[in-house]
Amino acid sequence: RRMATAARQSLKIGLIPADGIGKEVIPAAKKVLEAIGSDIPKPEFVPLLAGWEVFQRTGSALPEETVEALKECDGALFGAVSSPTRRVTGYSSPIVALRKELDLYANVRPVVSVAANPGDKPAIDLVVVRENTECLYVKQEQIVSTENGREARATRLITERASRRIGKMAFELALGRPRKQVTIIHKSNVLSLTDGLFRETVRAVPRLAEVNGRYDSVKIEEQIVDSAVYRLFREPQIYDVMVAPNLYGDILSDAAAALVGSLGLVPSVNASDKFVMGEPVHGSAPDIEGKGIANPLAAIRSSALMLRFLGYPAPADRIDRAVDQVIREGEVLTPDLGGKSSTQDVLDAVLKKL
Ligand code: GGG
Repeated sequence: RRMATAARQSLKIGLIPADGIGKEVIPAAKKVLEAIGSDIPKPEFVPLLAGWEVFQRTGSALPEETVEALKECDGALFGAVSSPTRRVTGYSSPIVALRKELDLYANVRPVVSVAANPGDKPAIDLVVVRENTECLYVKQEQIVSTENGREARATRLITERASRRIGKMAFELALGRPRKQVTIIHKSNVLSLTDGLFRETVRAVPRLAEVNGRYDSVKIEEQIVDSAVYRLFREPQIYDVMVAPNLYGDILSDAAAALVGSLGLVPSVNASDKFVMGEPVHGSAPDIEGKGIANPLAAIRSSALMLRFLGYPAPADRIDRAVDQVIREGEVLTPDLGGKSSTQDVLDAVLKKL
């Protein structure tokens, strides 16, 4: 799935490291993009603010200038955010808000293991396509006092429009993959209206008139979410493209990351049909912040995925090959992968292989 590239003289990339190790891994991804050379238009980076730390300093977790500046960019890279687990007046998660503001309706999370030899088929090669704008993330929560004490309620929104467009994204991605299989993840045995609408709408995508038979070669499977997690751990090779409502997609992709060694390896993009923002799947990891040992590979792979969506597959392949080589050799790895190397060491190793 590629955006038009023809008219670009330069590539304007917004950089939002945000919190914690986001501030360590996004600069590493920037260095890799700078090193790519003439395979892409000259990158121009725009540093931008967002996050819990910015909220504490300024009272805004997502300054208006950040959103406006992003509208002028070709793409962006977002690091990680450390939203507090308690309610803080005036604070709202900036990444959730940004996905909504820019209508980045798809969160695409490839989970791929590194084969022992270059060119071999990886044992795990799946992609979680997570709906990114609704489900419980509409954040319509309220506390109601009742005679039995307080009741907390949340609205879970599933619309036909959002389910259809995420379904189309999943089928489109499946078309470009060897196995061409989409598995719809849901819980419509219990949530027959909300998950039922998601399931039914995604299933109907290949039959839409405007699709005109484009997805006829794609096989459709479906799976109840709990059983999908079980089978993901038992036989991950059965999955190709997994498409899920927001919350299931979030949980599934973190779980799938465990299968390939570390959350520190899994990239993502938040995408609309006009804009793309790369984002490592990992969080801000406050336990290792400032120690210089954060794994930069998920952020580096996210920059490659961003380039792929922007229409530059060749430099994206170069980056992914360099990352794979570093992992395969196993000599320069951060502690999450059992190594002793620093973020800078791993970045240097990737740059050498580019
Ligand atoms: N890069 C992914 C990330 O930051 N994950 C943590 C997360 O989703 N946080 C949501 C939040 O803190 O608002």
